[in-house]
Amino acid sequence: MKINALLIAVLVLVLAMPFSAYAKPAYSGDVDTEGTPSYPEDPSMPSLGMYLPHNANNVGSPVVFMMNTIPAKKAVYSIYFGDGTVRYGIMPYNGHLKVEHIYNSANYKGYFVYFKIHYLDGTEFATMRNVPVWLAGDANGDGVVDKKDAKIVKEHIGSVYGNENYDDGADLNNDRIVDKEDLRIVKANR
Ligand SMILES: [Ca+2]
Ligand SMILES: [Ca+2]
Repeated sequence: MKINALLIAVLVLVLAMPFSAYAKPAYSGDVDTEGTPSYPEDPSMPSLGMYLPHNANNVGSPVVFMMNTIPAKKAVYSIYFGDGTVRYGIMPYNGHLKVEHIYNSANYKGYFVYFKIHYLDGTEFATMRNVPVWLAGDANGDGVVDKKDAKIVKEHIGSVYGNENYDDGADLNNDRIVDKEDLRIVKANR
């Protein structure tokens, strides 16, 4: 009960921080630019991971992030998505967090996404990842939506995540199926 009250107090503090505090984050922990888990030399230090099950992401469709912390400890998280939005919450006790975010504009160079953990003892750790987001309907990431994208979707229609014929780029709405809805997205954005 006492710990829950402390967690809420920390969350309130995080929420009270001005947005500018996140614009240029300074971290005490390792910053990992590849998005793979970082393993500090000191084994008592936590490691953070950020994994994207979909390599190709598009404007208007949910970008899926899988976060994890080792070891799992009571903490508050904040995620800076790189487009001016930040999300806060209490980290699940099992150390695994799935988050979805929709981007409203394309960024082929990629948005810098920060996943930051605030522990109750005041320490903070973060990992970073660059996430390119393509135009809605752009299946091959060439910056235009045209008949080539429609062709790619048609070639993979009926495939599901895990199938040999599944193509991450052709699954434009990240629902793990390539179907008529993905073709509709291409046609709507040509
Ligand atoms: Ca294209
Ligand atoms: Ca789909």
